[in-house]
Amino acid sequence: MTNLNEIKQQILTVLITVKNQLRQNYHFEQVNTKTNRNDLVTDRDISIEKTVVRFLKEHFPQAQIVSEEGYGNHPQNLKGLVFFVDPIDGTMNFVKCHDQFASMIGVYEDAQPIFGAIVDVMQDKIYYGGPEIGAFIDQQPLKKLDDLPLNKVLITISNRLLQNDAVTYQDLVSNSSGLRIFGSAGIVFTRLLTGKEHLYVGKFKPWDLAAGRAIGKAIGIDVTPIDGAPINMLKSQLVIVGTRCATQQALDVISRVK
Ligand code: 2AM
Ligand code: CA
Repeated sequence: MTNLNEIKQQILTVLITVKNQLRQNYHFEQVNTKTNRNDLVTDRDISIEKTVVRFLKEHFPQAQIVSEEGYGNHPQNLKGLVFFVDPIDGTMNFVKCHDQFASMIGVYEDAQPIFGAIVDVMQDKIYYGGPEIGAFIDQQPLKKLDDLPLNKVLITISNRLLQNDAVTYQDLVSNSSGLRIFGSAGIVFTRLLTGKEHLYVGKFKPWDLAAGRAIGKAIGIDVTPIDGAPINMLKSQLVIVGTRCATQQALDVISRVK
């Protein structure tokens, strides 16, 4: 059985190192595009990912690593210990706004979330936890979230989803207290964890969700695929992230529109 305390200490150590490096030296030299002109990668995404992957391989040689820029080991299944790494989440924000970006690592064992950590670099805060140990910001425990109805909560939808399918999500917004948009899945998770928004809808890659899903599970945040399929952490999925009642009501609104 995995030593959760050891995992927690090592993940916090490497993410705090990454955060300090980014805060001491914001600089990046190269920006390239990936799938489209707004899907960016910089030399810092790559160097951070290489650092994190090297660290994880050294400390957890038996584990598999799924990582955004491809320096992990591309597992075909989720048996045993699996780390999900997003070196810079919100690279567009990193490049354009110098704010609202995160580094994150999710840890799963036999496909189940056991630990996650998200570092909000510019706010200098680390969010971490898991189903067994609870959720924390820095050393402080986070409270269980109120299970509010949709008409009492702010929601957030990924920018890309709104651009592709605004009509489907218009009703969802009008049934809520309003829409906010941030451009980093990690930063949105930190906001959900602290009860600022209560719902997040988008199509996410495994590393966008892995850490936040593990932490959120401790305080009442679920990740629910919109098509009703089981969650699969090896592929992209359209999901609702949020507290239970608002999630159920959002699924009802979306199914009425679709
Ligand atoms: P990234 O910066 O790590 O790529 C922006 O709306 C959010 O969506 C960010 O968290 C961003 O993560 C993520 N994102 C960007 N391009 C994506 C893609 N092609 N698939 C899934 N998530 C993506
Ligand atoms: Ca990224």
